[in-house]
Amino acid sequence: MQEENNAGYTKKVAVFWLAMTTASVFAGGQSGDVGTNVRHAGVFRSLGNPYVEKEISGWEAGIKEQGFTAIARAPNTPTVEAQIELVDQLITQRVATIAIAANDLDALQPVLTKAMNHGIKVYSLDAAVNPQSRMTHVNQADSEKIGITLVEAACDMCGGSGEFAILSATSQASNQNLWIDYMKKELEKPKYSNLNLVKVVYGDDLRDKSVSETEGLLLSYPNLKCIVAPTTVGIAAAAKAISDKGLQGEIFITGLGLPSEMAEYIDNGACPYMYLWNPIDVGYLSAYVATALSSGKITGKAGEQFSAGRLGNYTIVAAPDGGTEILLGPPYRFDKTNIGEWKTVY
Ligand code: RAM
Repeated sequence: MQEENNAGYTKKVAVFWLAMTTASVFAGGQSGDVGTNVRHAGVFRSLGNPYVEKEISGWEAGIKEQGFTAIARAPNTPTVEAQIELVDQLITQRVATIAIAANDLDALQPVLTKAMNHGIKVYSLDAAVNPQSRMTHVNQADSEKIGITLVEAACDMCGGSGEFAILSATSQASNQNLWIDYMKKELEKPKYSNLNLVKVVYGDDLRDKSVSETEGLLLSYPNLKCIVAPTTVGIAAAAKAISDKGLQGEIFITGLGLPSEMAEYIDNGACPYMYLWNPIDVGYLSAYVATALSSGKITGKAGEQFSAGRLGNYTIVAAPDGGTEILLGPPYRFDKTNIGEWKTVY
């Protein structure tokens, strides 16, 4: 039953996707004929992830409202091999920019270097590539703050002591890995000496795998008090697994979740609170990075400024990895008091 639902969902997304990309390519062909249009491309993490769909919708809206053509691509599952192929295809299509929400930090370096050598402006969003592979990165929020915030939440939900686990996306996901590294660093502080991170598991941003990894945690760690899932797919899967077993109030789920997917679990107590930013805005801001790079207004150096439509002005800053980044804003907390307002927004 679960499988059928997932298959149906994926199919629906694939059809939607085809319609979207057909429209984009069609628009590109038309405008290309008169020689004035610029095509911007985005390679996103995977199909079938509602977070990714929101990110793409914001990115497409931002590109289109500036009068350009958007070409959105994503693999069926979050693998880097498929992303490398997609980037290669886009190089031959001579797009002006490529945005990459990467499924691996380093593996895209050869193909993205090739793109930049062809004059294509390359930047990452959401999940970064290494600094050599990009001109800049659109970061949804300060990575260290996300790590610290998630440890504070875990500690709170464990009542100050006890066992918790992390359910992540893929083991190569650069954004999740960075947040987890910052969480581990934060856990070294004496105030967390009674809080025990027992295991990090990977649901690969697939619903079924995330559910089975959650069930595995429950079996292996009977004293588990909390699961932190820094991925929207993982947190929804973990909250569903806990709710299906009636374990609300015994094991708490927190992390980064989409309000639309998590409202029922915030209401039923499986997830007392969680955090996120607006994925539509991550995409929208990236669309303005694309055009600022392609017009030469910015080159990706710290200190450069540009304007991002309805979001206002942004400044490029130094990133902790040695490259540069643009920070969208602080993460936002969702709980019973505000989830009703947000669940229909994203
Ligand atoms: C998942 C993806 C995405 C991440 C969010 C929080 O949907 O892994 O990259 O930013 O979670």
